This record gives sequence, structure tokens and C-alpha cells, in this order.
Amino acid sequence: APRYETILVERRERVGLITLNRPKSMNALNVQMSQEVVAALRLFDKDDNIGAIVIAGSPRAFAAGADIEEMAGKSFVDLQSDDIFAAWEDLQRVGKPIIAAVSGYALGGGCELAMMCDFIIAADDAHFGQPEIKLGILPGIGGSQRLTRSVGKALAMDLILTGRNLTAVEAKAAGLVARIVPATELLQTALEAAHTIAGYNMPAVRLAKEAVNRAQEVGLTEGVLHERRLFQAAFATDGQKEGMNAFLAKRAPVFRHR
Ligand code: CO8
Repeated sequence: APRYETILVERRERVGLITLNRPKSMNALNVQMSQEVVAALRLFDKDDNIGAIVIAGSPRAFAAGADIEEMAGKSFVDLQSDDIFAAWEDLQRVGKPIIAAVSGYALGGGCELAMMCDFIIAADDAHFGQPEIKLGILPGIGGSQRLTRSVGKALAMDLILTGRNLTAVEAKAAGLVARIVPATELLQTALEAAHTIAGYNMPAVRLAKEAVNRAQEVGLTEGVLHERRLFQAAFATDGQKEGMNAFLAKRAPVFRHR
């Protein structure tokens, strides 16, 4: 198994768990961490024994942003030629669902990483924000785009221009967060949600994720057409027969893992 320095990687039955682990800097996202997270995700995505993935942080911070120490001395040309945060875009190529389990601070790149996951479960003590403006910069890992799509222009402008944070309750009301749970129950809740997903017909799970993501990219007519084709494709899987036959026979379905 690969050796990681900035993350912890575990398996809990059919769930892959990635824990961001740079406690001295509130899980600040550096280049090494981006490479390790993406490498771990790729291995889980290819592994038939894994059906869903959880990315978690620590109680104090999911991640307090990109590593300011690492970034501070960079020039425009450094960023342009090294494109140090491009690795995060590989999250988009993971076909299995990824849940962000957010407690404490999810700021800047941390909020952006959470938004790149498929949905967010937040602890009641979570804080979300894009405070880059306070550092003289702006969001750079998709925050201006994903936050705007998620919560709308008014609130996205407010957060990105003032740098203020949202509480978990505010983030839930705005549609950024799917669920809020007590901090002590966060990891268990996220693992249970992932475990539920991992028990379903995997090809259908991938198709469902693709269908919802399509809604972020295209207009309604195109999106509905795309969904129709994906729906039809689900009927080419063993799991569709199993799911429906089990329902009709009044028994629990047993889905294969591929
Ligand atoms: N980078 C590096 N170190 C950090 C970061 C960070 N983002 N956040 C916290 N730390 C460090 C602190 O420096 C401190 O280190 P030390 O103990 O050595 O002094 C340690 O973590 C603990 O932090 P605090 O003492 O500040 O703890 P508090 O509880 O007082 O405050 C906060 C916690 C509110 C989270 C505070 O640390 C903070 O405001 N952090 C910075 C948040 C921020 O501005 N994030 C945005 C970063 S920019 C970004 O994400 C841009 C992404 C796009 C880049 C694309 C480039 C191409």
C-alpha cells in the first residue's frame, strides 16, 4: 500500500475513508496533500470492494484553506507554469460518490474541496467561507463558480467579497450542506450514508451521480435527455433485474459489487 504523509487512509467495510491530517496547520491544503488525496481517490475508485468514499478532517478544521505559507512567495509565472492546484480538478474524474464530512473550519480551498465532493454533511460547529479576499486574492479552486451555483449570486458575492463565514445552520439554509448533525455523530453519520450508497447497484450509483452532475453543466432539455439515456443504460445492468425482481418477490436485493 502507498505511504501517505498528509492523509490517513482506511477502509470501513465497503467505504473508503480519507482523513486530512496536517494538524499543525489546520489541514492547510498543500501540493503534497492534493497529490495524495487524488492518488487515494483513484485507488478507491478502481477498487470493486469500495462503493463510496468519505473525506473528513479533524474536529477543529476540515481544512482552513490552501497552505498560505507554501503560496506566499509565488509569482504569477510560478502559478501559471506549475498550476499547483490543478491536481484537485482530478476529483471530477472519480465516478464513485464522495461525501465531505465537515467539522470546524472549511475555509478557502477547504470550502472549495468540500464543494467538489458530491455532498456535504456538516457538524453543528462547522463554519464555511471564502476568506481569500482578506489575503489580497480570490478563490482559485472553483469557489466562485461552485458557491454561486450552490447558494446563488447574492450570498456568493456577499461571502466572497466580505470574507465572512457561514455557520452550519446558515449553510444548510442556503443549500450548501445536505445535513447537519451533532459534532460527535459526524463521522458515524457520514460513514453510514456512504455505507448505504455502497450497498446499491454500483453501475446505477455511478449513473445517478453523473446525472445530477450534468445538471450543473447543461440546460434543462439537454439534461433531461441525458438522464433518459442514463436511465435506459441502467436496464443493461444485472442490478436493475435484481432490484426489481427482489421487490416483486418481497425479499431484500443482493447487488453485486460491479
Ligand atoms: N495555511 C497555512 N497555515 C494555516 C492556515 C492556512 N490556510 N490556516 C491556519 N494555519 C495555521 C496557523 O498559521 C497556525 O499555525 P501556528 O500554530 O504555527 O501559528 C495554526 O494553523 C493554527 O491556526 P490559528 O492559530 O490561526 O488558529 P485559530 O483557531 O486562531 O484560527 C482560523 C483558525 C480562523 C482557521 C485561522 O487559522 C485562519 O483564518 N486561517 C486562514 C484561513 C484562510 O485565509 N484560508 C484561505 C487560504 S487561501 C485559499 O484557500 C486559496 C485557494 C485557492 C488557491 C489557488 C492558487 C492557484
